[in-house]
Amino acid sequence: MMDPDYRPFHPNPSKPEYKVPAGAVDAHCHVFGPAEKFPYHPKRKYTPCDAPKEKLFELRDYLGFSRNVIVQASCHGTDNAALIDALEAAGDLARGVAVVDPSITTGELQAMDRAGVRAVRFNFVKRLVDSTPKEVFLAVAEKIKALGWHIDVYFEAQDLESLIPFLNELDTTIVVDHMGTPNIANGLNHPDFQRFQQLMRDNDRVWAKVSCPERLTRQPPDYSDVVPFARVLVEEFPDRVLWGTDWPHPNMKTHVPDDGKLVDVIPQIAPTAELQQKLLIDNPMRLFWS
Ligand code: 0GY
Repeated sequence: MMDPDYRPFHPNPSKPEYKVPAGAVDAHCHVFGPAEKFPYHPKRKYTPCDAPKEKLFELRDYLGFSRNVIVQASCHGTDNAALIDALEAAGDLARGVAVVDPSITTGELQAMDRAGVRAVRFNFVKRLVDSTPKEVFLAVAEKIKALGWHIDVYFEAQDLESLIPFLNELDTTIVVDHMGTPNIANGLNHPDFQRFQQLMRDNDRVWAKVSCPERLTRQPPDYSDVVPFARVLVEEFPDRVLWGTDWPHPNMKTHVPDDGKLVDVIPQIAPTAELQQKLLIDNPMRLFWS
């Protein structure tokens, strides 16, 4: 049963005013359940509303996107069955980011690779997961190396400083979810966001998803306070940024985001056709489809 305070995704999002270029990739979204076929994990911290693959593909087409990168969320733990099922249904139109534990075999990883998985996710967000020892993550990092996968990390801004030594031990590409979740109220010049920008300057293997204004904003449903944060990253690191809807937006407390309005943020954070081409097509295609 869905948590009583859980807010389901928007039932009828608006048509975006911004027309995304042909071939655009929604590089951060999820599938949940349906629970009767793909039960949620016993150790999950929340029970969402089912958000099955058919709904995701419908939204992709409605918003004008061509492809999806589907990211394993914590409510499914290390059971990637719903993710793999969605990838197999999508064929070449989707790629995946899985969550695995170090007991996974090479054969299982290879099967995931054939289904379209190209990365593993390390989740450090305390409200979502119990903490995982660094050795466990390092063992997973070692296992995926042979496949050429990268590592997706989800953390909260205040934890970045303590994570840097760990991130330095990873020698793959690292993609940071939701631009490291800056506290927008602190402004662009706060040491936490400066630290994140410095991390990207110092390491050209670190990428950022300039996503999730709905989670970061202090003035929902107006996302303009988040725009400057995403825009500085897109302008300084145009070849290392990705964009995604974050559909179905689990655990939103303040409002239910309208996905059409989220798409309309894109031209504000990537103001030229050239930047949009990199953000929505060239970068995700290079990372997930080449
Ligand atoms: C959350 C939940 C999860 C992740 C995301 O934005 C996300 O990638 O929504 C999760 O992994 O369960 O509340 O952020």
